[in-house]
Amino acid sequence: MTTLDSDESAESYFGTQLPPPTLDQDIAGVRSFVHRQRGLNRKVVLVTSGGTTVPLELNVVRFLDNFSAGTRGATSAEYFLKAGYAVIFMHRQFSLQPFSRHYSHSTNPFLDFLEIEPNPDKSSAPPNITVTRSERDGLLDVLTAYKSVQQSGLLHTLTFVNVNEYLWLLRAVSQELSVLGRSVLYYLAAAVSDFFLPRQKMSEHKIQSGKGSLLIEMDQVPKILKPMIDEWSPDGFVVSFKLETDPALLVPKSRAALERYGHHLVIGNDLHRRKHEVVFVSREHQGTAARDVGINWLRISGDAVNARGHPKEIEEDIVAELTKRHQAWIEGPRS
Ligand code: PAZ
Repeated sequence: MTTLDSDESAESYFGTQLPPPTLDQDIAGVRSFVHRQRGLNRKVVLVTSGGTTVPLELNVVRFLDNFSAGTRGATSAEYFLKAGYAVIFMHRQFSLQPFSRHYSHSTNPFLDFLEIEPNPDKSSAPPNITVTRSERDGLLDVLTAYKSVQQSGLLHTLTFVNVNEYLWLLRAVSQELSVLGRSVLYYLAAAVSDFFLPRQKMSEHKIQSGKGSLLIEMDQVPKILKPMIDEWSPDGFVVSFKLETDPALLVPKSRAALERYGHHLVIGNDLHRRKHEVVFVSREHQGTAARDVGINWLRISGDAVNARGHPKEIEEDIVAELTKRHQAWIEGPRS
């Protein structure tokens, strides 16, 4: 069996799979956002978030999906904004987004926080809508941060649904961001499928039942971290995530990813412990020479609270650590 190396397979992927129809328009938006941030000398982070689908038919009725709700990405984006970064938030359509995530329709429906009160002045006037007293302070905090980010134009949003859209967008966005050199941080938290069905192998119409079991052979999604780091955005600070369900694999697999792609940091997380525990796997540097692999666990306890007395989110500490490491990279020696 011949195996393609990652560059070749990425090249052959983009040579055979079609770009999404909105790609040019999406990239024009990113270009003007990046241009503005560059003029203001701001650091920019690309946050990817949410799961990717793998369609099984060209006229899609069925697709494979994964569990990710986009919590990690949406939460981290807020902390990056707080830290002064401009954020490109590239997320799965309808997954959680910064700010509105606090009022997700399933876990915290915002309609439950609203009250209808008769208008005291004129009985014929429409009633007022008010916020339940106990929710007012929390909502005010979120709304104030949201409005301020909107006004300052610090957040740019892009959406994808399937893995093909994700790959095309990631390549094009990272090529645009490369003009920022070391000022760009990549925070690749999306749960990206490892397998896909090339359009050449897809059935045009809905796969018909009645012929017994369904066998589908999928291709491997190209490992695009390699060309991203080597060619598309060689100076960016790149952080990828590694998800495992077997705790024994977490560190070895994160380490293998770091060694394979040669980027800055892999954050490993276990599916069931990811909200309380992550592991940072990175090369430790001495001068310009990479020394050894550093393994640092970051944990928060279940009852930890933040400075405002709200439940602590692990993303606050992840982002605090990353902003330090990114700054050190910006100021560090050029090899
Ligand atoms: O979206 P979420 O908060 O439910 O989950 C976050 C996560 C586990 C998808 C993310 O932290 C992650 O590990 N992303 C990379 C997954 C992978 O492709 O290995």
